[in-house]
Amino acid sequence: MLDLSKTDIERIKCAKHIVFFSGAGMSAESGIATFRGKDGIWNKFKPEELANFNAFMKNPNMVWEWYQYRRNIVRHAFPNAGHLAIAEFQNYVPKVTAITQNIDNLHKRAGSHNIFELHGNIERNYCIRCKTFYNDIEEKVEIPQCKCGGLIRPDVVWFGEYLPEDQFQGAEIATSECDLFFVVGTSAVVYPAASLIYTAKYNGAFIIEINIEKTEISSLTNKSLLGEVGKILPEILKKIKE
Ligand code: BV8
Ligand code: ZN
Repeated sequence: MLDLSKTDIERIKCAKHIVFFSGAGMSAESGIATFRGKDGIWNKFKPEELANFNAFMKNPNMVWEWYQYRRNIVRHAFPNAGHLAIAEFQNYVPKVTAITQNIDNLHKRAGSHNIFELHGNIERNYCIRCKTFYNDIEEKVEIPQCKCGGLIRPDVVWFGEYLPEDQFQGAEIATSECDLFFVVGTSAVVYPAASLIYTAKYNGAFIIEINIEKTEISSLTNKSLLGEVGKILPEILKKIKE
């Protein structure tokens, strides 16, 4: 049973601009492991050993191989009912923006148009020396080298790296403009991405969280819905279509 009142549903129906701010929990039902859940990635691997530039320079082959392994999982995954619902909201709300921390490209594959990828995209790679992009790397296990001799890395934001300015700025503008801000499937512990929730609050947006458990920001929200995003979002969509 959806824990939303008639007024909440009306508010969603009349929203002018909805932002969906997503984390790894958004893709959990697509079979992509989260980071900090019970069987999360960081339980098996240490982020400082894999998701940062020094680790890459220390052991490029290992880091490259780990991203190839994750790229393969992403390639065989599909957008789930949650991603598809966000894309369908575009037919009922004047403006919908997806701001994602995920690197799996599933919002785009689901049909969302207005997307900000705060932490990059695992489908893209670039040379650390000349910045040439290589996006069709076949399943190379050994780390590929650019024609200039530089190493090729995944185009994702590692710990200690700045977020792509255009993506984060665009996300901040959308967050400050929106009247409804959904926080879906994120533990909200990674910054500066999680600071967007405070920006939304500061700008008076109505904040609805969807998560299978309470998080650090649940107390900040107007509504905190407990459950799987792939079930809850389609239910909300059904209500606004009535
Ligand atoms: C930065 C991309 C400025 C790569 C990721 C020391 C030095 C430098 C910086 C820092 C430092 N100490 C702290 C920082 C800041 C640091 C940070 O925030 N650390 C945290 C961990 C404390 N941030 C950074 O480093 C950022 N850059 O600050 O630059 C700077 C520069 C130089 C010097 C100083 C500062 C860069 C952060 C980006 C790192 N890259 N990933 C890759 O993926 O390989 S982080 C990684 O975490 C993913 O991007 C992920 O999206 C992100 C957030 O995690 P979540 O998405 O929330 O996933 P999580 O598993 O945690 O949670 C899933 C949730 O879903 C859970 O709540 C679960 O209950 C829920 N769920 C599960 N299933 C479902 C569900 N909900 C609904 N339905 C379901 N079915
Ligand atoms: Zn190069």
